[in-house]
Amino acid sequence: MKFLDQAKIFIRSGNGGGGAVSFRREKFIEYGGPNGGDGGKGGDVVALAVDGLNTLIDYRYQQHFTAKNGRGGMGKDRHGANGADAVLKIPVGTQIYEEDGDTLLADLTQAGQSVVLARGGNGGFGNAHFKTSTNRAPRHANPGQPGSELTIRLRLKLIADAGIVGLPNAGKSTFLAAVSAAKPKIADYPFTTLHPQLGVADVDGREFVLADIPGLIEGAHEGVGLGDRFLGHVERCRVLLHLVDGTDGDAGAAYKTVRAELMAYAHGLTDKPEIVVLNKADALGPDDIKRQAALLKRAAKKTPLVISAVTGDGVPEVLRALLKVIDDVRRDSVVANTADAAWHP
Ligand SMILES: Nc1nc2c(ncn2[C@@H]2O[C@H](COP(=O)(O)OP(=O)(O)OP(=O)(O)O)[C@@H](O)[C@H]2O)c(=O)[nH]1
Ligand SMILES: [Mg+2]
Repeated sequence: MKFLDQAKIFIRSGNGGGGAVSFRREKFIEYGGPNGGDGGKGGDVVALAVDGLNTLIDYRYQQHFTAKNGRGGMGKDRHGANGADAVLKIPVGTQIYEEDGDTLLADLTQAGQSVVLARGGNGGFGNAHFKTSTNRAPRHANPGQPGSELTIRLRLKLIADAGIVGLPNAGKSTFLAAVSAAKPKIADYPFTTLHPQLGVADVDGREFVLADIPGLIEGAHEGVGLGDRFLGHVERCRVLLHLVDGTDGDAGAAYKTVRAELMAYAHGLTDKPEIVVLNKADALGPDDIKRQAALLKRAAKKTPLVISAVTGDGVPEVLRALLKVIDDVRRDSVVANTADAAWHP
């Protein structure tokens, strides 16, 4: 399945049906009176968050969504049928913005949540409605109200418990593949990962969701490399897993580069708890491990865990550390406010 996390679509709700002007005409009944029915209501455009979707790719192929118009009222007091709603199925974690990309209309974070984006016009009253003691044969009916149309933007922010960040080649995808059933592409060149990927890790009988995102490099916030546009997908994570490649240069400097990009992106990423990990220990001698771990500790101001994502050494400890933070944060029920998230067109 292709991944797309932003889409711009046009929606239109249905017009209400007009009311009818009609009079009862039957043999032997005089003064039958008005019997024009009301028009039906136009359909709404509704967004519904559903499980099992994690891309907005469908909205690349179809960008116009129109609800049906209400039908007109008819004689014999028959009410026009209501227009059918247009229901947009979107992945859990999708935010809906106005066309400006700034004004948040809705944030659907749970499956089954729905929101009406454009309400259908009401149907008009038929002439039967206007009958009064002084006007017993009204000859007018209301037209239906028009529907409304607008352009909206969808922005998907995947919902994961932990987000993996690091320079390209740090071993983020290798880690995800080692702890979950996800099969991300892994290779020894930078920017192997082009879009975020989720996986479910389990440890000690507990499960949580991890997100692997493309690597960050210096200047990512200015668009260097793949830029920082995928950082939106770790905005809602409870904890960051910061992986540093022990075989590549100065682990402390690598750590600081990524932190600087997280800082520049803002949106509270640097306030999140972070588990710092030195990876690729299998390819390092004991002295190198010590030296890199010390550099990393000085930069991060906490003792890193040392692992090999390839051999699996140290990996369960990392999962346990992540799970502990996830539980702690859940207990404090800190909910990140993502309403001010920047729009990346
Ligand atoms: N020796 C060793 N190599 C590793 C380890 N983890 C990852 N690698 C290698 O490092 C390279 C990069 O791994 P990836 O998992 O693709 O790295 P990434 O961080 O996802 O990279 P991007 O997607 O480009 O950001 C691959 O050749 C991996 O085989 C490890 O623990 N030990
Ligand atoms: Mg990768």
